[in-house]
Amino acid sequence: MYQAVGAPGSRMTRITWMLEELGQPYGIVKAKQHTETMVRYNPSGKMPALVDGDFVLTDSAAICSYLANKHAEKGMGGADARERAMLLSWLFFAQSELEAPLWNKLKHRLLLPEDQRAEVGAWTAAEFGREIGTLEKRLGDRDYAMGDRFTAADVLLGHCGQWARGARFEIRSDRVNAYFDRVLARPALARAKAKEAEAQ
Ligand SMILES: N[C@@H](CCC(=O)N[C@@H](CS)C(=O)NCC(=O)O)C(=O)O
Repeated sequence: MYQAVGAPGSRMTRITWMLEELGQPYGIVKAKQHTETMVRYNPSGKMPALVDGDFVLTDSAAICSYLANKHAEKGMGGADARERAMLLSWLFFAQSELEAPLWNKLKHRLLLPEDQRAEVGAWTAAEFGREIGTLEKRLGDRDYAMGDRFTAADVLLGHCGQWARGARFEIRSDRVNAYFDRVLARPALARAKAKEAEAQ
């Protein structure tokens, strides 16, 4: 059985959401960042990690890609080299373009020692807004990132959307807002959150 390692409500939700979508049984090993437990799974001390037997994998986008490809029959990955490349393109876009401004703002507002904080509100809002424009164009009139099926790309993008809404980043695109509404309404995400809450 898979084990998702990390703290409820963190990027670990990307992993529990994927596992729920795939219908895979899993446990949760609760661990906060930089604790002894977390460092056992990830030398950086960052969460989440996935344990699959004797295989330990870190970094949420890689974990989502691994699970999608391992359970290819569920259609959450790519059927051929081009589709797999396109999925990776979406995963990298989600992390490097959408997540980066969210994460930078959080770090500079709350997480870094006070003497290392800088005012990043304006540039993170501007950069995030610009990439929402990119997302709108890339999505076009598709329901999901890869077309008419829900994939690992939507888990990463949707999680960034949830984070952005929680952190009150402005999303000035009806199409992107409708897309985030669609993916965040997935019953699998609600199940993942309920399971994380049970593990608290
Ligand atoms: N690239 C990693 C980033 C992981 C990450 O930064 N996780 C946060 C919690 S959601 C963390 O552990 N932060 C601790 C730190 O930045 O020192 C991933 O996507 O899994």
